[in-house]
Amino acid sequence: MDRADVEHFARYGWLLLRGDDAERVTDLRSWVDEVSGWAEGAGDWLQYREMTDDGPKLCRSENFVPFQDGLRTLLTTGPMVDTASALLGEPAVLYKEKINYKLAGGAGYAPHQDAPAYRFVESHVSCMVAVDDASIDNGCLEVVSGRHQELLPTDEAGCIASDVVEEMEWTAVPVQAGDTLWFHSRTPHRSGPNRSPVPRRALYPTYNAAREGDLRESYYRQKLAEFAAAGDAADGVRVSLIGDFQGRPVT
Ligand SMILES: O=C(O)CCC(=O)C(=O)O
Repeated sequence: MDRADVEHFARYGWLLLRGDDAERVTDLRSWVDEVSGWAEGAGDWLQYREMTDDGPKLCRSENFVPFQDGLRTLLTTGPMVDTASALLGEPAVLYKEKINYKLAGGAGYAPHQDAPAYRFVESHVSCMVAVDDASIDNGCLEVVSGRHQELLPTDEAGCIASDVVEEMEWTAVPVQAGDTLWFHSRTPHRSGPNRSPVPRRALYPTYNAAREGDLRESYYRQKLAEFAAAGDAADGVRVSLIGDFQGRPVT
């Protein structure tokens, strides 16, 4: 990553770094396969399912870094943390991590900014590490450039108000497995459902400025407390502290 990359991120709120390492993709897939096979409730990791036309499917895993060595090393040391630090402009630490599976028939995400769902921290950056190729057909991310300076008006789900969504210019970002799309926590983003027969899995680490503290454990504790306080979701699948996920619940 060079200075032009940092400037691109500061200006547009996102940065696409192409990966050209087939071995990295093989490793990523084997680590993600391992996490996806962990039984719900058998450990402190979190597994979420959604209903699709082909039945219930895994849609998200979270809190797996303590239990999967390859992903822990990838997300908490070396180039990923260095890039997050360069984009934040100060040393970064992992705040949370998730895998979104978006298997065939999996749902998309309503337009939102991530910042309202993050507790305790002001300064954070995330990325999508593509485990599979992502296209318009299987629900790649779409972003809005240069709108990461402020929080936008929201609807009752905490997503961006529809009149604001309509006046913004959305850019689809197709990526190949191994690519990394970095985005600011106020960068508006959304994604469509997976209308293809192939999975669109992606890993999403989020980093915060280390000066704000190592808050990963606090984040998951708080998330579980807020989920418990809210009770069962009346509609939809609750995977986030805002209602961005459009998946159907498994009943
Ligand atoms: O994986 C996607 O398609 C969108 C993910 C996203 O925006 C989120 O999890 O907040």
